[in-house]
Amino acid sequence: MAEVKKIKAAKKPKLADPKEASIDLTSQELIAHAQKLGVETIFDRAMNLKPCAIGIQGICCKNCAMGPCRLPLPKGGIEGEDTRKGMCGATPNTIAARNFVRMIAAGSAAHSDHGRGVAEVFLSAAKKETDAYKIKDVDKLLDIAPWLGVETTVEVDGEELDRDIDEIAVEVGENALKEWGKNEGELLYAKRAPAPLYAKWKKNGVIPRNIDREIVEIMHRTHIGVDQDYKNLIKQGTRAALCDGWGGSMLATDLQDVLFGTPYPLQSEANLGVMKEDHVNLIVHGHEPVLSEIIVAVAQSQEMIDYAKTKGAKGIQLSGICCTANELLQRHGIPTAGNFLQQELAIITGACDAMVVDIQCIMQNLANVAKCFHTKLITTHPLGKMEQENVIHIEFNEHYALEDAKRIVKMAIDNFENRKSEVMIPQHKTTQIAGFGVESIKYHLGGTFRGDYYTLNDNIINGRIRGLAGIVGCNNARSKHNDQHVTIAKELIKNDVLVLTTGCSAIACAEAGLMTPESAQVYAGQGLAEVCETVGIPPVLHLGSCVDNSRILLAATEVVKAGGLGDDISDLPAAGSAPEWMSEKAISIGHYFVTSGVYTVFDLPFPTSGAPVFHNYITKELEEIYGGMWAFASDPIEHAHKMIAHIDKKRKALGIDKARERVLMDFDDRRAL
Ligand code: SF4
Ligand code: MSK
Repeated sequence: MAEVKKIKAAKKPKLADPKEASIDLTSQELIAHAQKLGVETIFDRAMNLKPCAIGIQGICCKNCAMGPCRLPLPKGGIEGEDTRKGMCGATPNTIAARNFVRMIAAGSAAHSDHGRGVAEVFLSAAKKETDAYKIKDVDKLLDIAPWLGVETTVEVDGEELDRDIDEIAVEVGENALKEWGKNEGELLYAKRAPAPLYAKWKKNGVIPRNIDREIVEIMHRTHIGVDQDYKNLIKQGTRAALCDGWGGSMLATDLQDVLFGTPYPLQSEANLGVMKEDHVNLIVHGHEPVLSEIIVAVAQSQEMIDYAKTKGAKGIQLSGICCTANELLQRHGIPTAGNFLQQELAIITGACDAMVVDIQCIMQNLANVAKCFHTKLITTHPLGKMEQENVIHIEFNEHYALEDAKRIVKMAIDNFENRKSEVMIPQHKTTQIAGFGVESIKYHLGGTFRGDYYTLNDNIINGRIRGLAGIVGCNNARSKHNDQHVTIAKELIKNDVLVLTTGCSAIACAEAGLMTPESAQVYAGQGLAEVCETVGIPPVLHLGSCVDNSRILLAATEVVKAGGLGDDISDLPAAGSAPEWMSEKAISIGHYFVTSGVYTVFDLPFPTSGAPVFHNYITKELEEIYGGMWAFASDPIEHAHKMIAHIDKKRKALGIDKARERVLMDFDDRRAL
């Protein structure tokens, strides 16, 4: 067995304490294993690379070559007038707001460009230019068509007839693509929001015109010497963020559902223990499911399984990391290997024969780690290449998707016999029930005869369910891996709050065992546990990937429609959270939640805290405009209780606060459920 190559370090770096770095046993074991092998991971880098205290507060401007202008907050805070300014005179509010809306632009661009890629493949499939993709969910196609201005029936001789599905699909694809660059009108999906919310957006002039335009306009406004009013800047940030949640992300989710199938609950497993030593391990990582959907079909084909056996493997174990994992999990039950901070660890098992990456959240250091093992690291997207020589680029093309996928799977199989280091797959994995969405919540909590959100609303009104929480977002190596996601989720369900989750947060909750119906009996409060037991759902519902946060917006809209809990999303006893956030996408998500009326809590530090006036504006004054606001907490229990306090405030405003005091389950109550 050949020696594992070690990465050279300039000076002796500090090493992370595995137990301090993650709450997850699998990760702790692999961090320690990496250190034993001398392979550096992000957990060690976090010990040696400190963040800039000024940049982290949003008050460093490098928008022109007279800077960077750094405006640190004076010790003890601002007393009297804030006289800080950059070379051009830009105030801390201008600088922080410019930086903040640029983060929104980047996040919205990432989600929306993902959506555009899906729309292009969708149109190609609708036009039958490729054999690899077909329309799978006709019902969903017919559901979304009217929102995109596509008729589903046609009048012939006074008779209303169903239109041809292929024709509808082509028009849906064409109209969807226009959302990125049309010359007039407004974002079509904005009308899917509750009417009072749409009216608020209209009144404040923030309904997006088209997706690309709002993002480009941020880059223009934040150039030196253009928009220097933080309120005007954040207004543009709102347009771009709404383009994400109610535009690019929602279109990505819908078109993926139509093309690959709308998710329904299914059982799978989570954590790196899903890898198998005697199988070829192929891991997909990133966000776009367009190629990985085909990889699933190819990896499960008898031809490839037989081929793997000729190489001495017992089969092929496909698993996923980050949101590509969530996409394949929710539609096919493909197990989840891990979330953002576990990507290097997957290779450190020594059993990853190939890792296939597409876009977003892919650490460049994967290439350095892969060099130490036999792992083939394959980039597949024209937008996401890596400079390191050991990285293979196989560019995905929807017209040759099947050939591309076969080449990739075969490469993984051929690499099985090249394993050169000790294999160390920690034996921890959990069961998860995933694949929830707007449609399945309707079915589960509404029942066959009453497939709607009334039952969910009834349970919120009677207090068995205290409220709803969305926990989303990333891991951040500056905080203990998975700790905040799991602590907050546990505290919320203990207090009868039903949790909806996506992204890396969902993976953290699955790894902690919160995604089985039985976990409700262990962790949930009495009311929520009763509901979970009766309808057979976990107390934490996995709603998919980061773009699937749009499912949370639409689920909230359905709750409003079902009645009894106010007229707008901001009336609901609901709150949002992204405790371990790190990406610009998280900022865009947070801002579209806030401006859709959701009280949204993030971890500190936050890139607005160095500009107190602007910070105050987004944490307090935005609530008067949209009903939602940004809020912050560093401690996870405080974080959860801020959300619960908001939920209780809304219950009181709705006049249903007394119901909770009366909730004492007896047999009749349970039967009524
Ligand atoms: Fe400094 Fe103004 Fe240039 Fe920013 S735009 S770097 S604040 S001079
Ligand atoms: S993958 S954006 S680390 S959630 Fe969607 Fe996870 Fe955050 Fe990436």
